[in-house]
Amino acid sequence: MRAFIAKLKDRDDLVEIEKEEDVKFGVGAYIRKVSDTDGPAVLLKNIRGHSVPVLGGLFASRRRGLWAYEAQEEGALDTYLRALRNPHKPKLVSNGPCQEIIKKEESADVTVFPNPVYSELDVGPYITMGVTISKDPETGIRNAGLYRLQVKDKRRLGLWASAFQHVSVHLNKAENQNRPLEVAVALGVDPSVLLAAASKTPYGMDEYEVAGGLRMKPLELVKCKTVDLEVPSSSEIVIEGNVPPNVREEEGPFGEVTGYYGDGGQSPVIEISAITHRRDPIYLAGLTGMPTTDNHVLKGISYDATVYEELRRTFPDVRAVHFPSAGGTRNILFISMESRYEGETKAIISAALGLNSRPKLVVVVDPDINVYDPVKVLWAIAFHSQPAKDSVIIEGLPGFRLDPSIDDDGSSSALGIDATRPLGRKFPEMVNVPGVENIPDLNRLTRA
Ligand SMILES: Cc1cc2nc3c(=O)[nH]c(=O)nc-3n(C[C@H](O)[C@H](O)[C@H](O)COP(=O)(O)O)c2cc1C
Ligand SMILES: [Mn+2]
Repeated sequence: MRAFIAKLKDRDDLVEIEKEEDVKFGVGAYIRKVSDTDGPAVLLKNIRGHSVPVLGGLFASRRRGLWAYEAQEEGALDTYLRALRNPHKPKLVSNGPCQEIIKKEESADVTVFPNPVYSELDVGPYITMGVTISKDPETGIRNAGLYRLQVKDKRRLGLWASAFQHVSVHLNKAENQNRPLEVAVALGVDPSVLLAAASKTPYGMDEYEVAGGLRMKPLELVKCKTVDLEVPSSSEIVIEGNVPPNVREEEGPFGEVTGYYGDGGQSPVIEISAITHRRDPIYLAGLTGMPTTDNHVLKGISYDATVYEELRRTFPDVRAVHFPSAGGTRNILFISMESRYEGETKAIISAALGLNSRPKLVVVVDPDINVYDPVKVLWAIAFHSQPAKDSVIIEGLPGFRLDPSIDDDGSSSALGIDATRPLGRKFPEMVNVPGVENIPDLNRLTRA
């Protein structure tokens, strides 16, 4: 993370704030602001009542998301897919900066860190950018994922993860054996680890190896002090603990990816056994809330890549896919394809609505439409589709728990729109102004 901060400074994409700010809403307000203005990351150096500075909005801009992938917009999907195909095993080292300070049992206190209260009706402070590491109790295979963590007291965190998340699979297996699940939470890690932890890496594949694939060199790990787990040696802060079996407590509400508050209900808790950190840690904060936030950007590129691969297996005519952040990087999916035979677009709509990511709205467009540009996709809907014959509605699908519009029984309907030009039908010429490609970016000229 420190190397990434240096890169942002070089590129003039980090602002240091000296003004004293509060953990309650102050940190969140800065991140909200840079998220809404495609602004720089912020380093808040003076947090009231805390000595640890807060870095926020690292992924509040897609620009920085692409830098973390070390990719251009066109190559970002491939960068992730290449890492999936070329995982690098991590390397265990004997010590690292994340264990310069070690606090065990009673001396561990997570509340000494500037854990922000982000949104107005959040139940309390949250750790949002901590990578939760655990092992499958049966196979021992490691997993790393990002799940919201409610700071409940000095040594207790609430953990909220959807049932399909991999940590939930581990928790379920541990509970079947009536044993606690060991976990570690690494905060302020190499961006490659954050990207891998936020991605839909297949179950049973170690996200550390994917991070190594992204870095094209092994990730360095150290052994935890009180649990049988490993964490990136360069982490800023590490929390070690156990999730006791069959213990549930109220969690949330917390401002979520949908732009609405989400209640976790009765959820598992982490009992902290140790906290280790650098001598001078930087606390990494990240916003989840009304799109677009760190949450949407961090997931976006890898989610697109995963669905692209899934759909391409059956439909090689797919050109591009995109989950716009407006849909919480989930509910809306745009697909462009070179359709070749009658019915192919309807077939891909059915396939996409049945994917594990379960979008609620799928729009299929021709390959000349840029799926990253919602204006162009809406244009295609406006002028290429006839609703009566170009839409598909399926009822009774599993709903997204955080979507407040789902039915009382948890189910949801879904809509597919075929916004491709009808096969074999001649459309008029599209309007075009010659020579525009020769005009420089005047916007940048005036700002320079
Ligand atoms: C900032 C951020 C916060 C997230 N918070 C949660 C969360 O609270 N609960 C959840 O189920 N998923 C959350 N996610 C999504 C998961 O990290 C993502 O689905 C990931 O694939 C999970 O890893 P896994 O597949 O190994 O379980 C979050 C993602 C990001 C980027
Ligand atoms: Mn996983």
